[in-house]
Amino acid sequence: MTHHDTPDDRRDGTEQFDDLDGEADARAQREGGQIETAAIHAGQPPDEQTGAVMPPIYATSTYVQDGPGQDRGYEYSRTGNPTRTALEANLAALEGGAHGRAFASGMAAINTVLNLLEAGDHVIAGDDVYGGTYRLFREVYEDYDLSFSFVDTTDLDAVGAAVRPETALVWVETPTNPLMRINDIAALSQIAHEAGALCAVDNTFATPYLQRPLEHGADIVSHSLTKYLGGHSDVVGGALVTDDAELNERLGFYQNSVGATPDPFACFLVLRGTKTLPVRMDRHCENARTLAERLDEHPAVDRVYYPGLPEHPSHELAAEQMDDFGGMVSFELAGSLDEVSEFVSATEVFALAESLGGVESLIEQPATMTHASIPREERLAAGLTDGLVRASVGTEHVEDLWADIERALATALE
Ligand code: P1T
Repeated sequence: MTHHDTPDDRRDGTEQFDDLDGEADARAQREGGQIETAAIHAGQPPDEQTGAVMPPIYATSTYVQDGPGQDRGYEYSRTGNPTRTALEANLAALEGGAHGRAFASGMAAINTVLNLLEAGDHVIAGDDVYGGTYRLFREVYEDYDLSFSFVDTTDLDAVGAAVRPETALVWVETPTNPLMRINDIAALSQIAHEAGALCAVDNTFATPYLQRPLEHGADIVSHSLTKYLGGHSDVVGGALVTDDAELNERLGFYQNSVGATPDPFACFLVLRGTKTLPVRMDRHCENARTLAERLDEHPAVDRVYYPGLPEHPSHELAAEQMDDFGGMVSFELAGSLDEVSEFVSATEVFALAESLGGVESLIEQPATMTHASIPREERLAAGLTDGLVRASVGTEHVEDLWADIERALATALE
């Protein structure tokens, strides 16, 4: 077939994606195709009018109506925009869920999950979560009379013991940021459901290419699109995916009422990013595995946190729950705090910066950067030491990355 055939003439295995401009079809589309194909086609059939292979950026705030209250599916761009619809369907398909919702940032997505709760409700959250998530829970929502128990959610007994009659949500990341702990999504979903609570999983570190929490029983999947899904460090965004129609309705109500929605340009950039998610993730995983193994052998490194290493305490669970182990590696250096700071400042290919998941490698010190909003005692109690280094391993040549780390270690620890 040629690119010029009409959609009806196509016989290339992508016909099943043609109707995917509505959320309801997303799951069926995902089931009908492999994730590599869904990443490129789900939610974005060629434009009917022009044949454009990328969804147009609908730079419009409003839409003409045929009569008062008679719109053509869109009335105002906070409420809905076709470029956003394409992204939401694409993300839903990748996660294997029926409904996607896109937001202006990962934090806006997480905030929308908390909007589902009522004053008096209780949340069990992992004690190793992104610092901004901790800040939102503790410093914003405690003032709205929600209460939070931060527990080591890899300890299922501890999670069971934290359940209260008013527990309404279990919130976890897996792998966690930055200690790379692996949470058992199926077991945590079961505990949540027995307590009458929702289980929400922040899947930012794994991405749907490596792990699909809805398959393991989670109710809501959350993403910072800023990371691997965008993939190029050029956009900030967030998303929620669920299979539950009623939850989706409620999330949509808050998405529209609060208004933290992404503009169509941001949606376009993420759609461009998700097309290459599978090929990028393969290289991220391969490079991270090599660096983790070599760091593990290096005399200046005390401990490596990477679920792909056989000695990782949850290596087997990770191997079951994930399709590969991801591109994030954390490690502790044997040197002093100053030497650690010197090390992260001395790398040249790895840029010293917050964030993760782009094609370029980044390195940071969580205690002073991404997790500085967590009080030091709580950080230490959760195992997040001042000497911890977190690397987002990019897709550069692995030997250039390793040479950079070796050189910076030698400089800092000489
Ligand atoms: O930055 P934003 O798009 O709002 O996403 C917040 C967020 C949510 N969940 C996880 C697991 C995250 O890692 C983040 C953002 N994290 C960083 C900026 C960071 O460097 O860890």
